Amino acid sequence: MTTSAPSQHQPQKITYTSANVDLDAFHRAFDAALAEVRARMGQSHPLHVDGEPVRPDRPPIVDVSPIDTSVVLGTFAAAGPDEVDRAVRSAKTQQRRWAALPWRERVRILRRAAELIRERKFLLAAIMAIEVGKNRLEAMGDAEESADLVDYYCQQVEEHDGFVRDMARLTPIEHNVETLRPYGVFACIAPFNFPLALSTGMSSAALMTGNAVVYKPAEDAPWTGLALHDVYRDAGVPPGVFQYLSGRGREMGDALWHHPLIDGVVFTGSKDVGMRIFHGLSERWVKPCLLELGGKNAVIVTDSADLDAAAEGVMRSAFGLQNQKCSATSRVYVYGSVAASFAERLVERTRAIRMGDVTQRDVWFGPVINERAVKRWERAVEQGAREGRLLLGGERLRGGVFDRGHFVAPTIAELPLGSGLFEEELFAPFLSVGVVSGFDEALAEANKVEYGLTAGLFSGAREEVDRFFEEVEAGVCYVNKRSGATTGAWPGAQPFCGWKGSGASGKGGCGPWYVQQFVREQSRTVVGA
Ligand code: UN1
Repeated sequence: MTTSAPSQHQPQKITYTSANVDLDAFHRAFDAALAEVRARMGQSHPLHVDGEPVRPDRPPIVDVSPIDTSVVLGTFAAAGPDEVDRAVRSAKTQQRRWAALPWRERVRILRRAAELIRERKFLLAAIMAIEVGKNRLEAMGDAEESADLVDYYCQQVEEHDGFVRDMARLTPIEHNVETLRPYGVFACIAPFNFPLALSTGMSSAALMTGNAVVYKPAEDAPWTGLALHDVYRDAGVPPGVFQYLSGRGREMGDALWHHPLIDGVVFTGSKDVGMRIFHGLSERWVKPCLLELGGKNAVIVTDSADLDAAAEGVMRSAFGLQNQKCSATSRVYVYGSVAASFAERLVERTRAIRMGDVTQRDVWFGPVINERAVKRWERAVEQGAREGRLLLGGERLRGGVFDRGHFVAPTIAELPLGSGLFEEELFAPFLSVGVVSGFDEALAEANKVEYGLTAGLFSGAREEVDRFFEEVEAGVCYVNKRSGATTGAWPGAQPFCGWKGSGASGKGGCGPWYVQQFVREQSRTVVGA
């Protein structure tokens, strides 16, 4: 079985850690895509149920850019319980036909979807840049990751021959086969931060294994979600197999996952919502509930670390996408002997970040998604200043472009280890730094939170590296990763599995065991002939 990453031979591809790309050509193409996206702004978009546009009689979602909240990207229909019911019922009907197709046909259609994502990647990235405030390279990384996710999952189905295999015989006259079969209709509920990659990863795995999907994009990113709907439609996913329902968080999300005809849920988002779904989903029997929940990811910096690499890696993972990644670094535990030099390097690099309108070339740091995120960040700043010392940042950005959107400064606080800011997920650019006495304390601190998604270590000592992997409670672990201390997982390279409060099933997206979670075993025994 090959395990090679799908991306190895394409030097021009932009991942979250790209180098050696012809950036002039990239920016020219990005400018053109932005112009096209801007020309399409302001339209009103329906739901798509059974391939038909549906316009419910309810105030639509007004989708604005976090970079400039006076820019209306479009209005998006808001589904309610009636539209959810209609979409789930028709998905149930369409799913049977879809599941009856030969698996190679479904994989062919999904591979076509991956191709279309690559063909449209500049447009998709430009939509994401404007809709969620992602910088150009991060937005392109999101689009490329989406296409690679689909291909990687298709590769899993192919390598396992559609999940059909001969089994042992107990008697000479029987023939035994096992097959993995779809559950039926999955509710797929996506977050705003990787609005294409996470939506595509979750839904494509469900689809290629013969499930239908009723999809709810994040309320802050319905346009990207609609673009994914168009990709699937144009790739040949039959009407009703992927239903697009934009809608408001709880109002519609609860009606969707709680619908009695939903056979399983795949969700990426906050731990609170994920746990609510988990506890409420299974009433008459146990339904699959695939969750990727938040993180409070720690980096340990020891006295043998390359401090420049550590400062660079932490800065990139703490402030990339304004810390709004489940994989973001939000805590650092640094040895006392190197704390001052590490902090100095980190502050210097963070000070040099270019902030502003991330749709412009070379601007790296943009707005947070909405006013609620600003408020969470303000609360953390106030607490951080009270309990410890702000090393950098702490102010809401003002003047020019900053007055038009949700801009706050990247903030670093040195805090006593007991501060609650080391434990609460903020999803905002606030980094907590604590000083530790050695490796035992660093590991104990890293492991004390209820989350366990990613973790990073900067160290030059082999025994520390070994202990880190052995003892840290996290599913995605990186050592000495300068390009991003805890971020940048890629399909086929780093499975993205949340431990503890960060996940549910122990098998992550981007990895070789993900797709199998969307199907259930059926053993087939035929006696005679
Ligand atoms: C997320 O962090 O919310 O590993 C999703 C990364 C990307 C995104 C993961 N693949 O940083």
